[in-house]
Amino acid sequence: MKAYWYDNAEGDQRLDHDSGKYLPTDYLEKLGVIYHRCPAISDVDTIANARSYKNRDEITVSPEKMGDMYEEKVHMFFNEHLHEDEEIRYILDGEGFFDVRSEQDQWVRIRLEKEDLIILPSGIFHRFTTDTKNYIKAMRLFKDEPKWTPLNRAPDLEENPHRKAYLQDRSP
Ligand code: KMT
Ligand code: NI
Repeated sequence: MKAYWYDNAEGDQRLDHDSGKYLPTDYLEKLGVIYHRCPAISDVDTIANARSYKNRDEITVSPEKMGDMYEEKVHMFFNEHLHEDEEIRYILDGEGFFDVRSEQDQWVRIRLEKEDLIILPSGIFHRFTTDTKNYIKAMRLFKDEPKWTPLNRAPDLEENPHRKAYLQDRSP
């Protein structure tokens, strides 16, 4: 895992967009983002059990697996959105980027690789992309049914109770 300010340069979303300004895990925690290195699946089980997560599945995002749908999917994942539940991802193979909004609404890029686990709180604006290797395999964990309806960023979302709760939790 590596976290840094996104450089906001034009160009492919899959490039590193690394500004060279790195951020510590502590900073991610201020945004409500939790990171764990999980070398063993038992580490994932411990986290899942503690949070009462009962289900999981696996997704591979790659042209091999998704064929013609790949480009469309990758652009869809990159639309800025939030969810009304937390989003837990455990990387099984490959690499990818989750971008999350800072408290000042700047993009923070989080590069994840094999054995990285991330928990995005409900109500945080974020997006996802593969990198230029175009391959990531991830476990998605969920409490009950998979329901991460993405709510795309729009002004009226500031009134969403999950968005309001997220901002409330962040204020001193
Ligand atoms: C998401 O929530 O954007 C995804 O599931 C993307 C693939 S998981 C790394
Ligand atoms: Ni999401």
